[in-house]
Amino acid sequence: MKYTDYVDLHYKPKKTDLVCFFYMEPARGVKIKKAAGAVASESSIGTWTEVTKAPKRIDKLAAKVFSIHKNYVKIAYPSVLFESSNVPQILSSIAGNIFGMKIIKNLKLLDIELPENIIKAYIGPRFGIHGIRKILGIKNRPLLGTIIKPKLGLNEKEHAQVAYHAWIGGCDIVKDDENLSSQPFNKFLKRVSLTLKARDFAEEFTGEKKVYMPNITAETKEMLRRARFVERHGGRYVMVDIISCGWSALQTLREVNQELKLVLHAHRAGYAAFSRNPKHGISMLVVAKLARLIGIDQIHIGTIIGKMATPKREVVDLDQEMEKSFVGKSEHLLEQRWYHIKPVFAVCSGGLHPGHVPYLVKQLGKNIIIQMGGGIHGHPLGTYAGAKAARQALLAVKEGKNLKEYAKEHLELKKALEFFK
Ligand code: CAP
Ligand code: MG
Repeated sequence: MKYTDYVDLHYKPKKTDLVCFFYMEPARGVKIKKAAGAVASESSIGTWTEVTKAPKRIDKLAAKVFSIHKNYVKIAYPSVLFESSNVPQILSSIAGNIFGMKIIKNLKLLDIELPENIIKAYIGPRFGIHGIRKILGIKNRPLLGTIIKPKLGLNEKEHAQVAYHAWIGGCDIVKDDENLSSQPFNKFLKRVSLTLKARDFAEEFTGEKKVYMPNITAETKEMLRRARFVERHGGRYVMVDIISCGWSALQTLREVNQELKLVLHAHRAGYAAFSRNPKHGISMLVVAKLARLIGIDQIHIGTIIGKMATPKREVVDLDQEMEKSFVGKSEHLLEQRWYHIKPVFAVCSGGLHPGHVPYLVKQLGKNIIIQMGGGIHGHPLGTYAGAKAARQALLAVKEGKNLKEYAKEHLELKKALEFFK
């Protein structure tokens, strides 16, 4: 088959097709139709030339370009091309060789629509939003989390102490940072034991449920050993860097978690390497959908504010499609019904402080986790006061009060608002 044979603008995708939505710029002098056909070919059954003696029946497995609108292209893939329950294989097809083809100048996988027959093979999140709310006993507000800072360098005891202060100040969740695993100055096993003990004390002190999310990111077998250790020591949660660990490790973790029953927090460190360019790579939306499909319970989504916010773009501003799809809706994207796959918490993080809380809740609703690292531990009066300020901000919003007004009677919040501008 020639590249253009993969284009059929009259084709109506079947219910069983997997559909990809791409932004595409052909190389100089190449027509978009040919470039789109090339992408459909390379990501399904084809190569750069025709395979002369190939059995004719194979043509039926070809992906079909069924829509081209300016630089936006939709391609339908017969689901038989994909192995059941194998996310790496899906990505090797629809997000593999095609990014390097010379017929293409730029190519971004913006979104994927998975058919029910593919989704059926996955179990999805064990807890999701409702399960997590049940564990924490929090019904009607966003959850408040912090990341221990400094992100590296504290020893195990110091780490547990900072966690304790954050919890008693008002945080529901304390998590490790993405690059803390088990370094000589802070070993995983000791840190987890001490921090879980601190959690128990904090629960006793506050009468609230508290959770700790140790970062189990490591080689897969070691990661599973660490997850088991957390479970044996009474932990309820683990966190994993899903991009650096990889999809295959995540699938393994989710499978083992059927027995461990831990909440899975997904950190997305590294995603921007392929996501930030608005014209080339894979969107965060695709990453989040696949992570939800496999079964993480909560995932970082970024925010339009904060240290990770990308500057405004003039050309194709689609890199923040994830956030856009959240904004102004009664429910955010990861909450939407998706067959048997439970809704997951969106985690807002990166450069946030108490002053951001009203904006976040207004834009994204209550089913979010608001995390502040520097925004809590950088409070002029320290971690305890920082956590108090963050919780006060949440309470103000819950009670429908103006933050500045509320701060008049809440010293910690007042200081935070003056300090973080
Ligand atoms: C937040 C954070 C996260 C970022 C990553 C950090 O800390 O833990 O790694 O949120 O960005 O260390 O940067 P701060 P994103 O609150 O101190 O910024 O959530 O966009 O993936
Ligand atoms: Mg971090």
